[in-house]
Formats: sequence, C-alpha cells, structure tokens
Amino acid sequence: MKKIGRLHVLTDTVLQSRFSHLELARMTLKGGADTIQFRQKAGATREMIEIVRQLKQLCLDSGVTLIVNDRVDVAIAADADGVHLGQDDFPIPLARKLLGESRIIGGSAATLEEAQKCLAEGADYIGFGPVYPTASKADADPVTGIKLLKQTVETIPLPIIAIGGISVENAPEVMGAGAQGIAVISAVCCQEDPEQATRTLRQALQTKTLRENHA
Ligand code: TZP
Ligand code: MG
Repeated sequence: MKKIGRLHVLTDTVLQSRFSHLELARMTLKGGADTIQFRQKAGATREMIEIVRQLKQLCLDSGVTLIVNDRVDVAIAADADGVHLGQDDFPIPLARKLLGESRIIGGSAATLEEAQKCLAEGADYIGFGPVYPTASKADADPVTGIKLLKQTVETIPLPIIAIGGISVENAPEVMGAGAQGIAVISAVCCQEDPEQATRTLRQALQTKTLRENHA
C-alpha cells in the first residue's frame, strides 16, 4: 500500500478557476504535498478518468500518493492509489471488495462514533473534521474543535488526517493534538501562489516535528 501522507492537498476547481487539477497538482507537488486528492463533485465521468490518469502519472513521477474523492469507479479506471469516502458515499466494505487490500481507503468522520464506524468497516485512515470553520464545503458538519480531534487520535488506532479550516497558523495546534497530518483546500488552492502556500504549510508541519525531536 502507498503511504498515507502528512500533507494532503485536495484539488478544487470550483472555489477557484485559475488553475486546473493538473496545474494544482504540479505546483503543490513542487511545494511538498505528499498526497494529492482529486476532488470534483460534478462533470463528465470520462473527463474525470482522463484527468485522474494524468494525475497518476505526475504522482508516480514524484512518488506521491493519489486518492480520488467519492468515485470508486474513477479510481479503479485510472489506477489511483485509493479513494476517500464520506459517510453517505460508497460504503467502505463494498469499496474494499472492489479495490482490494493494497489500495488505500480513507473515511470521513466528524464525531468519535463515525470514526469508530470507519475503523470497524476497514478504513485505512480517517479524515476528521471540520476541525475549524470552513467555507469550502456547503454541507459541512458542525466544527469538531481541537479537543475532539485529540480524543479521536487517542481512541482510534488509525492515522488521523485533520481537515476543515486548516491554515499555516493553526496547523501546529492540529499536529500537537496528534494528527498524522492535514488535508486542505483553500489554504493551498485559493492562495495567490499554491506552490509557495504548500511549502509554507509543509514547514509548519515540520516545525512541530523538529520541536518534538528536541523535546
Ligand atoms: N471535508 C470536511 S471540511 C472540508 C471537507 C472536504 C473542506 C476543507 O476545505 P478547507 O478550505 O481546507 O477548509
Ligand atoms: Mg464524499
């Protein structure tokens, strides 16, 4: 199985339209993203497969993991490394049957109970949040806050990737709560320079690691 990275960039072409999925991936790979998640809620399936195929080649060249949001069919067709599934999406146990053991399945959770359900169903990691308020998801669950993130990290024996309103300012707090990493949309895709924004976020994650190492 490919690595579940620490800095997941969700490519978004709705909140911003300056950059395509491929352009975002190219820039953020240069900036140090170690997981790219293709996230597109609408559009032609064939186009999605073609985009994800191209993303796969980019990610392969960089040794980076490629996840597809929602669409198990697109992930299989384009040979992505895994999928990310919300509570109302394709059920995790059925996705596992189709994808096998070697592909990554991430599950979304906004409560400890949902995280427990993802674990029981066989998820490989959990996207937990929104930890902070976010304007990027219309139907976002209520904000979890940092305390519930920490409790989930302590209870659920899976990598926890924090999501929702994560920025360079609050990333250290999230990592301090024990998250394996972060997943972002606006902190990268909606910035003037997505490559530099990714680099800065990467540094914010590493700062914490260095501090830990010296503790
Ligand atoms: N799931 C929970 S919050 C969220 C998703 C997809 C949106 C994250 O976007 P941002 O801009 O990083 O808050
Ligand atoms: Mg979903």
